[in-house]
Amino acid sequence: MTLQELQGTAKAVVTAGKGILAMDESNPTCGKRFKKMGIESTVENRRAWRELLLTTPNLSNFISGAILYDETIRQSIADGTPFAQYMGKQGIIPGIKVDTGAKDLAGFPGEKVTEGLDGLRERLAEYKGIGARFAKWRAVITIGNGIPSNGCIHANAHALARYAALCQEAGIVPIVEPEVLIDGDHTIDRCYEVTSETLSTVFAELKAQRVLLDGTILKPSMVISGLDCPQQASVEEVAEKTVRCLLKNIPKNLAGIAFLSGGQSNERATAHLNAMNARHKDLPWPLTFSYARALQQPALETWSGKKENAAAAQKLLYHRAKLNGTASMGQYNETMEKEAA
Ligand code: 5MM
Repeated sequence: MTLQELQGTAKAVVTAGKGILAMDESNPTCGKRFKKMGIESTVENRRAWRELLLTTPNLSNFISGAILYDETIRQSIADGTPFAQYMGKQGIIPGIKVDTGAKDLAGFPGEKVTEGLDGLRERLAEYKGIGARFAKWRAVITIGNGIPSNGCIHANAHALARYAALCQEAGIVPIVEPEVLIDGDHTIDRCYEVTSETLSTVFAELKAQRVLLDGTILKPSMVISGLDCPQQASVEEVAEKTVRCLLKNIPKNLAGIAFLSGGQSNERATAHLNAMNARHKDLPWPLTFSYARALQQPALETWSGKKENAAAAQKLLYHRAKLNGTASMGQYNETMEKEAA
């Protein structure tokens, strides 16, 4: 694949008014989400849930691409059409999570490093053959007493850059996801410091590994107060501090930015994205969404594993996709939350 093709895929993923549906939960994570709803985490239930998401009528109005998990990309809709093929026909670009999870970082209590580089070249070639055109790797940075350490940030940034270079060699657009966790009682300013340090280290490593930024998408967390912080920042403060942090650390030629929701409420995740786009019309990169929970949650609650609830669940997914697509243009307002799904 040429650079032009990588740039073309990246541009299509962050196209105006659309974002990414992250549906790449590993089996343990999917199991946790199902358990809360009393749904058994069987292969068939996971397949049925992913089919429900992908067959939502007109989803491609607001969703440019969807990230699948290894099990999912090998599955099909009920008529036997493989998911990736079905998505292609619907105008939704297939993506794939290729990390193998965040594991304890030796020598750094309380910190994680994401694994999955071994054999990645071969796995990417296989996924490309199945239809994946972009990939995702998530690194986890925890804020706590004396953490994150430089060692943890560097180890994760280096792995993200090695992954991204392998993706581009395979003709696959890398989504680079350094998530600074929302868990904890830290202030928004502490989150700014950690996010800034993380992003600057990640972009230094991407440069060192010769990753082409115009064929790369960043999936960052927002600069936000910790969940247990007594002082919760306003929507405007989150928007301003997040944009300031991005402008400080991210080169202008990056193809685009698609945020994760990271445990924010559905409405807050939409309002924050909207505020950034409404207040900053002249940013060097498109700002959009790559949400999992903040897109799927209302639909999952309604579905509850029951076939007869599928159509109602799809309407809720479509509604959240529409609200976030609108927020990616800075045109959302709270009253739209009350519109019938
Ligand atoms: C941070 O998680 C990613 C975005 O999801 P949210 O919008 O819910 O924060 C998400 O793509 C995540 O990487 C997947 O759910 C996979 O997670 P696991 O832990 O199963 O690898």
